[in-house]
Amino acid sequence: MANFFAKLKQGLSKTRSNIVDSIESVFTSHDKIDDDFYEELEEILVMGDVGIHATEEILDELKLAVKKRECRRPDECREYLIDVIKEKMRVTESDYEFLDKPSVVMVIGVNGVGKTTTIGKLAHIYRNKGKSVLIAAADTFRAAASEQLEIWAERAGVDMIGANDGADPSSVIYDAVNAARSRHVDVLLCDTAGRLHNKKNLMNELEKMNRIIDKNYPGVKRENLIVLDATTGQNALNQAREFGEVAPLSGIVLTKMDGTAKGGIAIAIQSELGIPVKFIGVGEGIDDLQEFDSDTFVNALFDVKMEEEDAFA
Ligand SMILES: Nc1nc2c(ncn2[C@@H]2O[C@H](COP(=O)(O)OP(=O)(O)OP(=O)(O)O)[C@@H](O)[C@H]2O)c(=O)[nH]1
Ligand SMILES: [Mg+2]
Repeated sequence: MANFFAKLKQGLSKTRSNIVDSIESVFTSHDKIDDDFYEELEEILVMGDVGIHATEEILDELKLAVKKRECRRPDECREYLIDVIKEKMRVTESDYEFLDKPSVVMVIGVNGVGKTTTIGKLAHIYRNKGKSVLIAAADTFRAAASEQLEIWAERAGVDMIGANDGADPSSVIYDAVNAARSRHVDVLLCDTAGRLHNKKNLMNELEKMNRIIDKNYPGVKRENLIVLDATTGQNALNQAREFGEVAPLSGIVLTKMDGTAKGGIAIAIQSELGIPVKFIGVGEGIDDLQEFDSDTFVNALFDVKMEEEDAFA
């Protein structure tokens, strides 16, 4: 955990210099809280990929807090801003119910965002919780996709249900769901092909997979995670919207938070889409995925020294 926080903090350093350093200068360069002050703050947040919608909400709430607490000096409201952003990104406990119930987790998203890697990391998280895991290699589209997944399954020490390249992905899901049921595994993680260029096909395929799961494993907890690459900034939002039309999304995995200047996208996504960011990835290793925690994230972003950090040390 200590390691993860350090990595997250380091990973967010570009985002920090992109957004937070400018915000800090607004707090110090203005001597009163007025329209100019708010306008400058707004501009920085929007430019920093936080998005217009989220920025407006953040500023409205900040203004309320300033008024309520009769705050006069800009430097005093820095803390309020941090609190407002934390609240905005809070993930509720029920969002992680699927971790504790028998569940089928579909991992979807466009090419190269980190779906397969995320499956490997998720399998590892589940194993560390003492859960039994099965992986379905339902990306039968890209050559060698299942070999790549097999390596992750071995690393995480879990079984995989595969198929030959070009097989019908739905048949893999069918086999995997039946295996998950009969073996009573805690979670079935399904890797899927990353393509959006043929939306109609994708839609049919995802719908078919959904139907197969519902029909063959009624009552199982369903979780559809969309993987988004943080380095793509606003584009990630569009991807989530497009996939959202095809499959009901229950959570977001934001990958490649290490080294991007566009980490502000995490804030935008949550408020623009109303879908919680549930995990973030900060590297290519098996340990580089964590449940999203708004306090940890915002503290790392604003470089807030937190008690936890001492506790981790
Ligand atoms: N730096 C960094 N790299 C990541 C992260 N997650 C995934 N990657 C890298 O991103 C690349 C693509 O990852 P994959 O897991 O193969 O992505 P995918 O979505 O399954 O790709 P397709 O199956 O081809 O659509 C790999 O080189 C991964 O190591 C992350 O959090 N940080
Ligand atoms: Mg893949």
